[in-house]
Amino acid sequence: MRERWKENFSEWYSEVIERAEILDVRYPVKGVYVWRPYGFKIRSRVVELIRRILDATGHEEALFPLLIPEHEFAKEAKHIAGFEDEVYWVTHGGLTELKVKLALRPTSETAIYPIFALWIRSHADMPLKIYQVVNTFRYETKHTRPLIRLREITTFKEAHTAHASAEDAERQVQEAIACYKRFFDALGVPYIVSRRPDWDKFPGAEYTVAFDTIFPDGRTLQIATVHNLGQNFSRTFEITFENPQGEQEYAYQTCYGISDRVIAALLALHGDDSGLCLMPEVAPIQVVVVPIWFKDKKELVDSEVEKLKEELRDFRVHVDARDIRPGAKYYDWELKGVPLRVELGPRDIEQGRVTLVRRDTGERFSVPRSEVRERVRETLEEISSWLRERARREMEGRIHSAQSIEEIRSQVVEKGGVVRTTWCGREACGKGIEDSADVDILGILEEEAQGTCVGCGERAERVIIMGRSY
Ligand code: 5CA
Ligand code: ZN
Repeated sequence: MRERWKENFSEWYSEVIERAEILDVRYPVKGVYVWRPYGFKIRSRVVELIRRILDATGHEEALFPLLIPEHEFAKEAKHIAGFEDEVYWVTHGGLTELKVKLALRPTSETAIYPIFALWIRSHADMPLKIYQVVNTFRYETKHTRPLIRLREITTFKEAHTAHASAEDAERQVQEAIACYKRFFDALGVPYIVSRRPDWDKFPGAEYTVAFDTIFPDGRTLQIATVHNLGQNFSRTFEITFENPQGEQEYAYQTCYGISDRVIAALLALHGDDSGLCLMPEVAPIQVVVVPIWFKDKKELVDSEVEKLKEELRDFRVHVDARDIRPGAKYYDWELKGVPLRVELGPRDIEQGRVTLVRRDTGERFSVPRSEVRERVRETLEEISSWLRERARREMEGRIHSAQSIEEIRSQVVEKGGVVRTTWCGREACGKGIEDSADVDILGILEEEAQGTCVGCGERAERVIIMGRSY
């Protein structure tokens, strides 16, 4: 790697995405990228994990169309107002102008809810919990960046639910938050959960809860959102049900989603100056075996490497038999983030041992060949907790508290990170704080506030976090 992970994060990120063969960024449409096989394997494991978590909590996977007719898309006034600048429209079929323009989904409420209206008849049809993993399109005007700000979001994992009471929808919001915590914990991606201020909620939602993580350069990235939609969409799309009292009522809804950004976070948070450091859970190759050949011992080494590969069949193993120097192989696999390297040469064979090298700490040690399976398993687990723990520590080290506008600015803008501070809760004051500090309010924490508002000096009602986001 030419670039340094922390000191030069933005360049590091571009370099590693390309050189570790995650994406090909040369596709000739802005904000749209190609998944290469190595990156795609990581993506598949991430998708598998969220599927497992959602399936285990009673969600069912479905698949709705990409095209949304204009009259459905435009029904919910706030939703269309929030998205109209970002929608791609299909206006023609061949040379014929379409009578009804079709939107490429920027998200799928308006594709799914007209159908929910057909499916839901009575309270017994609920809760209805559906999810899909699809691509969505957003004509983003801010600076696009691989996996972070896409025009084609390729890995949109969106869930949509309907409930017979406001309480049940509220319970669903909590379940969704718990699912996402499990998901990010498994991936070792640390997060801050906060409620978005009203002016920053999802268009059409009652309120939005967001997960943010902090990148090595101190910028935050919103990696998931959970929305309580109340009855806003059910009124618009006439999703009604007969309640136990025999009356017609509008359904209560929630939706929540995660995008490719989770993969951006995985790659960004677990790297270092040598490249990626993949969590063993998602690594396409968990163990790379490098044979150390000596002139007349090549055949011996090769046959032992074959046996070793068989002994390690529980793991995703790759033998690098390329005819290049071992050092060049080490460099490549470090860049690609393979968690564990196993070296096997004539000396190791003679002594009945193998050499292991951890990607995360660089530690190198030798273990008896007879224990290799167990030791590899243990070491992969240790790597996983080491990476998870380091990412958490790094993130926490970037959260500071601030009691004045000046402090907010210096902590966030100069030192790079996030601040906790207190706010009176009034929108005008909140926006004033954002303007004078030139830092955004990310969200409201679920904590009792004490002291005074950093903007107006009146009694504080909320503890908030502020930062600069991608
Ligand atoms: N329908 C709801 C829940 S799925 C929805 O669309 N929410 S959202 O607009 O907040 O998007 C869900 C998540 O997608 C966001 O939290 C963010 O992490 C991610 N996201 C949004 N826009 C982009 C983009 N242009 N590129 C990559 N990820 C994005
Ligand atoms: Zn105030």
